[in-house]
Amino acid sequence: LYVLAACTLLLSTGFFPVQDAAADTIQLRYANFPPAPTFPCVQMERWKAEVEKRTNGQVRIQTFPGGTLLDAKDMMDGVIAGQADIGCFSMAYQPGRFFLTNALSLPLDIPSAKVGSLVLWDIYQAYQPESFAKVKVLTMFTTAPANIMSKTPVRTLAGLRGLDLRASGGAAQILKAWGANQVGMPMSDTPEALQKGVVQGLFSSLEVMKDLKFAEICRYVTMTDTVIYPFAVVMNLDAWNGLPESVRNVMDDLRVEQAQWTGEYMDQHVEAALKWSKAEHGVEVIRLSSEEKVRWDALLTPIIDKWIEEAKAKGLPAEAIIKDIRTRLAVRGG
Ligand code: 3IO
Repeated sequence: LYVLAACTLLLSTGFFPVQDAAADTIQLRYANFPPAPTFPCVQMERWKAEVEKRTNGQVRIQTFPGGTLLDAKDMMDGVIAGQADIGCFSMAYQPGRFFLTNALSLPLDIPSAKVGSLVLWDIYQAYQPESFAKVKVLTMFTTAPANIMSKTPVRTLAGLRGLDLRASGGAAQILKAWGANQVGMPMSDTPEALQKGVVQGLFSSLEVMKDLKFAEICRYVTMTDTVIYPFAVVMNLDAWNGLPESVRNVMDDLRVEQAQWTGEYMDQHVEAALKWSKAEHGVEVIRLSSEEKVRWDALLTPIIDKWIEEAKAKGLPAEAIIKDIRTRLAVRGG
């Protein structure tokens, strides 16, 4: 319906893609999976505004939040097939497919979304993983560190055991190691799962407490600061190759800038969301004692070892990649 309405609007205003091409205006469709107030869509609107401004209106970006054009798990294949020109996705939803870049979602103590985003970009550039060969990568970024949001307080490992919590990818592996009952699903399916009681909480970055109003249901946050979720924004190769060089230069110039902008936005928005959650919903923030934290951390060592083993089996320079990430984290401020 949204698409139909959008098409009608486009026709009536003369902004139909084909007519536009003739009028020398390039129309691109940008798909996103979560609702408009969430950070993947906020960064999408910022990128759209910058591209439209820097190309003096030669490029028009039509944005589709909330899975209205492509859904969370269809994003990469949908963009490859040209169902959207551009798509934004969370690599955690297909952990095997994005194996190399998902090294960023190992328990590596990435301190912030800004540092995570810049190092993710570095690693993508350094290793050029095969999984992105069929698209043009427009930017990458990460969330701030994931923490536990739950309906009941989680203060110890014993309290976490068997609790139904939603997570995906690298974050899901960590929840499992801690003994929670990990339930996998995209963020876009989580509001309903929480509402229906399918899960008792989730493990992700805390800005969703405000953006998806999870603070209304999850009155407890347990700080773990262990893992981030990596994201990519990709473009259909034919669409990319069809762009004038001047437009491609504008988009190339934005790749790292957008990663940093999104990281910084995320970091400050997590702080704002936490303040809001405490003030509006009396959310309690639980910090683990140092003895308890040692017990949680000890359970995570095998996760990196397992990734290294799998990476070696795939013929990747596994130890070098992990060492490279750690070095770059130190350089970028980890
Ligand atoms: C995320 C995904 C969509 C909207 C907001 C979000 N905040 C953190 C994430 C990370 C993620 O992909 C996930 O599934 O937790």
